[in-house]
Amino acid sequence: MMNNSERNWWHDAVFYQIYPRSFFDSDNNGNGDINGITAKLDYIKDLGVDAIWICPYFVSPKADNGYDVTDYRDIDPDFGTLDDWKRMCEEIHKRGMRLFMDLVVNHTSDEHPWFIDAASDRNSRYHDYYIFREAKHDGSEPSNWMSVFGGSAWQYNEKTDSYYFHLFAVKQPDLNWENPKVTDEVEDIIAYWADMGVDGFRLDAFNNIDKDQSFPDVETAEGEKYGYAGEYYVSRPGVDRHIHELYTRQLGPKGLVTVAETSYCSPEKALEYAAPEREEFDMLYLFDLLNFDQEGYDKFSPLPFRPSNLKKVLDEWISTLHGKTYMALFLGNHDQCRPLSRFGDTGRYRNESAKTLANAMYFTEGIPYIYQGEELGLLNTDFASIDEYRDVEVFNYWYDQVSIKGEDEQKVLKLLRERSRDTSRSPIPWNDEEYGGFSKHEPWIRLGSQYKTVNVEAQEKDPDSVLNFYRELLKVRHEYVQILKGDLIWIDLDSDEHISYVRKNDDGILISLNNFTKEDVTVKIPEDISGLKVLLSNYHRSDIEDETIVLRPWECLCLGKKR
Ligand code: TEU
Repeated sequence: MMNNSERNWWHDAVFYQIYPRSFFDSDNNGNGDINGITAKLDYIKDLGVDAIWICPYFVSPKADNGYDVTDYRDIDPDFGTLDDWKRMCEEIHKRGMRLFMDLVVNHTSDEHPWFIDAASDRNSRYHDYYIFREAKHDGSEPSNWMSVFGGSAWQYNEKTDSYYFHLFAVKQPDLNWENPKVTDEVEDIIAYWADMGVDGFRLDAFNNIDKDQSFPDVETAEGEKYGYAGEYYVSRPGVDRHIHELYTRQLGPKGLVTVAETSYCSPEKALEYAAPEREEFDMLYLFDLLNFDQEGYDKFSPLPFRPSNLKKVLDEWISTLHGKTYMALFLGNHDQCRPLSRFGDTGRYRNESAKTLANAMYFTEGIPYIYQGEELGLLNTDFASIDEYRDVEVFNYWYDQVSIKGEDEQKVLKLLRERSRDTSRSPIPWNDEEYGGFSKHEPWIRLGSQYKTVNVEAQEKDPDSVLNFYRELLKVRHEYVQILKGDLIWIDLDSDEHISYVRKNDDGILISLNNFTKEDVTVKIPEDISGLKVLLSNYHRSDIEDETIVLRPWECLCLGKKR
């Protein structure tokens, strides 16, 4: 068994998230694949990351792009073979990096053999692996809960004359974690991949696994048939019990590290989940980073971005977890739109603002997760019609808004272009060839239209590119990582013009200054600047003369000195 200090390698790590279908297509069938990742490992290593999280690549009908699994122990043919995977894992380790896989066990695919059997016969040995319930007396669904992807969270199943529960898509029936055989099956899956060489797991939707299976009806918005039932399936007690059981059986003894997706859990609950002594999760994604610029939990009800709101979220979480554990920090992921389109400047200051977002986020406190393409300053893909989308969440939203509610198509398309998951799932542009060098076959989803100029090859050659800034930023982050465990003192926390702060402890000091406007902004550094070096600057500053600095439009600066 690893000792704690060995196990805590992730405290100093930077992660890179790969959406395999869109990373690189080595066999030119239009889909990214495992061998494509292997072919690009030097690019990832050169970025300066320590570990890679790859989204699901298991056998799947791809109703939710792989988050609907039919075989947890084999690779989907679109992505390659187990031998391809073993080679990739070996090559990742050869480069001194670690590999996390995505464990999707809140649900399976409805094409998983367990579910096919369970849904064919009430007496199936797998029937209790899932959640089936009788219709209400009037024949309607067992409860009025809404699915995360819209519509009812229940689907009628004719062969058993009952409904099954699906928190996400109809083709993603939830596993019944009240059945101990489900925990046993998940433990076996973890053991299988641990023996194959995996170093850790990203635990998909894991704080949803425990539902109040009395399924009480919930309040619904006016005119709505189904309602948000989060109080009955978010962060309930069974989550702690099940993850502690898996920690005790597999994760702890084998030194396997976890990062959990725990949507909408509070900082206080996060501290319980990730406190080392509880032996549950190691890291949690800071989910509140996703909903400070929207109304409640609705990503399609955007609100103006205010930097002060981002700082308040970070301040609440960091002050709760400081000194106890670390959360996973991110600007975007495969479920969100591109951060540059969401928080940055997409015009004149595109290059500068992409760098400023990174400089502002990744020197606060937490473990950075960089989603593929963020390091290139990619924008949302500018889809022109609903036909160019691929995501089940998009299609469900379109059906609900346009077909059912009669909303204006252009209004809905504008929202989809701003906030949908597909906007960040386009293939990575490697060069300016057709399909961006991602493939020689038309990709499963369109590239963003700027790939001719915004691509890896062009940015490799440009010393001022976002890519080269990220490389420099990660070098600085690794060099100053001990200071990033020190105190965090905000400069003008309430300002909506800049995000600036001081990090310091006995090892030294690091200061991050970030102008989030197109105007000059004056910031006063509350520290003695003597000996401070300019570590990063998107305006090529080489030194600072005074504690008072006038930051130019979207200017970022990182200053530091070691004791
Ligand atoms: O997402 C779970 C989750 O919290 C979703 O509500 C997510 O926030 C939503 O997709 C945002 O619109 C995980 C995966 O990250 C996502 O890709 C999957 O679709 C989902 O689980 C089901 O497996």
